[in-house]
Amino acid sequence: MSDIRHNWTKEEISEIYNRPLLTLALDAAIMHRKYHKEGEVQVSSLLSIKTGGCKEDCGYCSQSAKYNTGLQVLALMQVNDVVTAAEKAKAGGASRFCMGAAWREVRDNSDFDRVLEMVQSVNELGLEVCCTLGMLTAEQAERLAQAGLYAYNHNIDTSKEHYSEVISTRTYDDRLNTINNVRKAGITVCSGGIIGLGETDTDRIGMLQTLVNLPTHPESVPINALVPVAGTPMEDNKRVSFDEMVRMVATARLLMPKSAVRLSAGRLEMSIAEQALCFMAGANSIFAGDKLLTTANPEFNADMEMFKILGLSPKAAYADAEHHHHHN
Ligand code: SAM
Ligand code: DTB
Ligand code: SF4
Repeated sequence: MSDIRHNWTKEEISEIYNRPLLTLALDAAIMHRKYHKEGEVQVSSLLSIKTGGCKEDCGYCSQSAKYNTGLQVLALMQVNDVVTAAEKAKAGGASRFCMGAAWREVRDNSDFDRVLEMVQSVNELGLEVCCTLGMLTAEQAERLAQAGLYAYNHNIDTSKEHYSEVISTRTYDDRLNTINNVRKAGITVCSGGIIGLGETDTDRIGMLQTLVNLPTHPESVPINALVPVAGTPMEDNKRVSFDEMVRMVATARLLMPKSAVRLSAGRLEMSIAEQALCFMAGANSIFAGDKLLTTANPEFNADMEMFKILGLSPKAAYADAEHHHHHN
């Protein structure tokens, strides 16, 4: 049977997900070696270009206006400040630069025009440009593609069944619809989820099933561990432990052999040894930089030290692109 499939059943995924941890990790490591250069890790840098005041009620998020998280709301950044941040990220070895905005959806206004300018400028630096701006129409996705956008992040977060327990202001299908618009525009898809939202193993399996059975696997699959934020409904959720991250990463690797599996939020709580098992089990991408969007991430220098210890190296920009929009 081909390694690349789009017709996975829950039973098949469950069989993989429930293997003994080290068996699962080894199986994933073998699959990883078959499709990827060993030790190569994509390094992405994140920047919050518009912070807080979001209309959505995502139960995990520091940026929702519905919760009192004490976060300072910041308007959309200026293009030149974004370019300065991108240059710094590039100098630090990042190959991808992801700009996040706390919007429910993109609107066709001057703010969107400014984001298009940011995309164009960051692309001209030779970085893979990524955005995460909320819901998009097909036309908006097309305009982002024209501006040189390489990837769009839009997470499905959890299973279809658990979704309404986490977010009430939009549906799972809204999410899938935007992902479809991104795909149609020829932008690569970055989509994954969060563990630690009070979901069951069946929900985690269901989330992976949704991702793997998309017509094309997402090129990047971020696996986030909930970073509990005071003031949100999930502030007291139990922290996920490292074995749950390994299980998610390894299962994602086995289901989507060619995709980049990103060890995303939650790394600050993991030791180098715990992260090492994730890299061994198929994680090959991280967010580097002292800050994620609004919460802390490991210090940049600590990550570079980890790379040295583990024999990992940052991957060059556009290494996977058959054609890219980078034009300088
Ligand atoms: N507003 C846009 C959206 O929701 O798509 C873009 C920004 S949003 C913060 C990007 C993603 O970050 C979310 O989909 C979620 O998966 C992740 N995220 C947000 N807060 C998190 C938290 N506290 N812990 C872990 N992941 C989180
Ligand atoms: C993703 O999956 N994780 C990143 C990125 N995509 C945009 C965001 C993590 C956010 C963690 C919480 C915060 O810093 O606000
Ligand atoms: Fe808004 Fe995105 Fe946060 Fe949800 S995850 S509240 S859409 S910024």
